[in-house]
Amino acid sequence: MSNSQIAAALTELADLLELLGENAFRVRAYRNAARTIDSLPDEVTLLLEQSPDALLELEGIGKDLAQKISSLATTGQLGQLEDVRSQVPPGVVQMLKIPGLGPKKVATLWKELQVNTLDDLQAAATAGRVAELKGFGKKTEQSILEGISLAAEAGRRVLISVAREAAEKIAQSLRNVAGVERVEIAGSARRWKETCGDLDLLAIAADSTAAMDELSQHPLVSQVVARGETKQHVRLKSGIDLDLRVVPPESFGAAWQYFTGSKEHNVVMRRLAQEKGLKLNEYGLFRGEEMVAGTDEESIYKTLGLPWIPPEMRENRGEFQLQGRIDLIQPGDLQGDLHMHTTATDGAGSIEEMIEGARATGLKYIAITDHSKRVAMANGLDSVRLREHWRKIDLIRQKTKGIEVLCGIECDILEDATLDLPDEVLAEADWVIAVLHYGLRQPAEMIEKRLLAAIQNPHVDCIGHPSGRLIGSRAPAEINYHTFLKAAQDYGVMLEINANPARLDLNDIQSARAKELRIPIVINSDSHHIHGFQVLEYGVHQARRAGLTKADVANTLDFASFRQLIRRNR
Ligand code: DGT
Ligand code: CA
Ligand code: CA
Repeated sequence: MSNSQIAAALTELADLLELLGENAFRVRAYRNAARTIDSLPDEVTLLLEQSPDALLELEGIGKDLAQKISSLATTGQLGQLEDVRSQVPPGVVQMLKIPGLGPKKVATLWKELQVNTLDDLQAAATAGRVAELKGFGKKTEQSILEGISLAAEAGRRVLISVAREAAEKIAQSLRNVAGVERVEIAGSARRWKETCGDLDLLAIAADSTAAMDELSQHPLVSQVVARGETKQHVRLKSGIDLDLRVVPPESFGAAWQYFTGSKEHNVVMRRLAQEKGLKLNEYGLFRGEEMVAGTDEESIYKTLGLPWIPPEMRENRGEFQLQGRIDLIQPGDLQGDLHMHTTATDGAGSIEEMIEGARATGLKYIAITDHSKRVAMANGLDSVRLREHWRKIDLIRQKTKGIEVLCGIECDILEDATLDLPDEVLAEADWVIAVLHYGLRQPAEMIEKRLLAAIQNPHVDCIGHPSGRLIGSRAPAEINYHTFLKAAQDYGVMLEINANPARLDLNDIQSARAKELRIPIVINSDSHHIHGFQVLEYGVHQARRAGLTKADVANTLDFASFRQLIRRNR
């Protein structure tokens, strides 16, 4: 099992045990372990190969947990999980997704009312049986009824691009309303997580009714799920939910900090406040009754002795150890884009149009990298067509001003670990990106062999979208990142963060590791049309989530310096 699968299994185990009334300490240990495993840079399977006791060195993982994790990693199974799964009906697990219902309440409903499905629960609540339970009441019953449809649809997450686009549009409409002073995006969308569960907006508004009305009637909204004076929960036509909260101006910073999350980051923030004898909540940072910070975020971080932490890094993955303010890479820092397609293969723009599109975006240099022949469905290029394509690019670039153009290729690494084009052709390129497209499900040893073979080929300058994943639809190839990154470092091969929001590949964890190894990263759009360069910002934010600065990203260099850094030119 991969780390994320192991983490999901541990989380499921924690949920189930909590429903079954297991002690809170044990449950928390499983949840913490899930998070630890999920953010490990190496696959557990690999760690275990290196040392059978490797897991014991991880924080919060003792002998018992280590055994469970190792069983999941090596066999994909865990007897205890099977056992507790059989004790809890799936409908009861779904009830956990009803807003405001934690495992304790769900367990009560299940045990006291014998409800096993969301339908059972709906019937019980409609009949007024929920309100009669101790600790529930009429109000909870009503919110359960409203939450059941949400729970039925829960679990769907959308790509960051979909989330940001909707959040920005709605925030902008709200900003245009008279009586609305400020609107900001919070939650996972502000942290630029790869996917978002729902959208969170915060506003300062003298006229909160006007803000609420604007949201209720917004063309992107399909349904108002709940509306109060200062809080509204709507469903968008795209299926995703959005929460808008109107907060007092003096608390805006505290609210923004709180609702940006992540929960894990906020847990540490609250603890740091407590250690200083302070209390932190969404209204401010308090010493007793006195508010000492909270109108802006900076003041909160400063009072806790921290630099302001960029939202992308707020995941409790080392950001509290940062010394001083960190200047992460910004979208405007990119000068080049080294991965794009034209009508020669599966792109929609001609060579001239792509060059023009790139220049209009402000780029100073690009590489045109159409597909190699193995990608037949994209009309991939063989040696003859590729050389012809390069001749055309060369003629065009001689007449082009204001932007430099490299003759490149996105060359497939075939299933047998050979490259899709002969060495003598690759040698003629200005820039070669090697990628896996086929055989992504091969065993880890074969994937490793293919990546290493590509890296060892002197004509390969960069490995593109290494894992081949498509977020939410195609699993990543099983990569031994330890040997892969080491090889890239040894051979001076650059690694790509593919900025396509469905790829974002390298991911954040591996990008951070590549930075540590000083492997130059390139952030590329993989554009297939003249407007495709817009996605570069998603790649930049993925890099920010990994803590990358301008110095870590090769295509922030000017053309001459970048060119010198390419392997073939050194
Ligand atoms: P998502 O929506 O699943 O992509 O992730 P987030 O991070 O946007 O989570 P969401 O929408 O549930 O809540 C937004 C932020 O509000 C979250 O990142 C931290 C804060 N928050 C919400 N509920 C809690 C909570 O129960 N405890 C703490 N400490 N923070 C919370
Ligand atoms: Ca959210
Ligand atoms: Ca939310």
